[in-house]
Amino acid sequence: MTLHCAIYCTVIDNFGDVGVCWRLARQLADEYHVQVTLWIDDLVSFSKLAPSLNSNLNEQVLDQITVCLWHKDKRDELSPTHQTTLDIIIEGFGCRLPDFVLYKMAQQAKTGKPPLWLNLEYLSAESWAVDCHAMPSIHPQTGLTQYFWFPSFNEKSGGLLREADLIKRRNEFQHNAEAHQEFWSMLKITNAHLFERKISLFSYENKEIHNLLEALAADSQKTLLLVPDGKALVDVSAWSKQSLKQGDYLTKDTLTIVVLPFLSHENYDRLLWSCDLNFVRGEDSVIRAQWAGQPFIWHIYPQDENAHLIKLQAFIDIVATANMNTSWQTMMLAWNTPNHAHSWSKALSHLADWKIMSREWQTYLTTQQSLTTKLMQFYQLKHSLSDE
Ligand code: TRH
Repeated sequence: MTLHCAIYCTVIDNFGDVGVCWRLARQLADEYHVQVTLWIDDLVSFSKLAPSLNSNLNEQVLDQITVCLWHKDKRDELSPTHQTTLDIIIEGFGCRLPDFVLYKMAQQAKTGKPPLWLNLEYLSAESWAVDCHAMPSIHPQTGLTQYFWFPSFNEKSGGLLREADLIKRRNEFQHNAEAHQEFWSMLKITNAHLFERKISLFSYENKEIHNLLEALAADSQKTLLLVPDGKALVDVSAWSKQSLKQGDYLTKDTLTIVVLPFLSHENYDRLLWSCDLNFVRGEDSVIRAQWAGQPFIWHIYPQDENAHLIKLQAFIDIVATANMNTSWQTMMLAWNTPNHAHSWSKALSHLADWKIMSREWQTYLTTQQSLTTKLMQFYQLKHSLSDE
């Protein structure tokens, strides 16, 4: 029997929310043959990471997923896609389901077959997030039960998104010189082999970028720095005293900077797999960097009253349980907090240790089940209980 799932997602700013929902949709379809409809309110942002999406269409099928523009008004109610009986409803990051969806769920519940309603929360390594994972909450108006789903880094949590064949594909790529060559050619970089070190830089605006670039330019090793078009370019441009744009190529001493286009999910993974150090941000790219098994530095999404620094420390602490690497910890804090004492040139000399740490951490994470697997097991459990 084919299961039907609807995922609802709003794009607040940036790409993390849609990035996570898109990955989840594809994994449910690819690995569990679930018929997924993804309702999303901003197709233009979505098309940046899924270039074959047509942002002018209200409804389309992309990689087996039905993608619908979510108008957030009554008109959606008329869409035939909304007439399907649903087995799973995923509310991405507290985006608030439309009233008619709640009504539809309540109607379905009356037949004894309510859909499983999950509230997909933001990633956190904090212990409260793990404790709250899978907690039920009764919706006051409808009496429906929703469950909170907390992605995190241990077996008791909601897990992390990871395709079943991801590590195998990564290993094949990392051991295949021809595949590397093809990747650099696709990016129109013909001299990648001349650089001793490759670094990708995806971050928010960050004054620390200046110090990093100074250290790289002064370093004895030649670095190729790959910067996808986006917010980090503001500080890279300020440092280079030029207004940089996609396709630009600039060399200062031992540092060469290339501004890349925003890549598809698949190619962004390849970039992370190809670099010796990845600067990542937000929620989804930091997880992809961990699957890359390469050293990474995380620019965490800044929150009011520095709430993000507690989240950052919780993550650093949990990685330290697998491998205590003080230079990595220092640089993670320096990248996220102004005036934190540090030295990039010293840190670069520790990259080999960071690599060992990253591999050990990735191995630990891959002993756990992926978010999608856990979600489907949870569905089976709830479904079998409702059948009793
Ligand atoms: O874009 P982000 O800053 O998203 C953030 C976070 O998710 C944050 O938690 C959330 O609250 C906020 O948005 C609203 O960073 P993130 O999460 O890494 O998402 C970026 C996505 O873009 C991710 O799916 C990877 C993808 N990507 C590409 O596909 N190609 C690229 O070239 C790059 C640089 C990223």
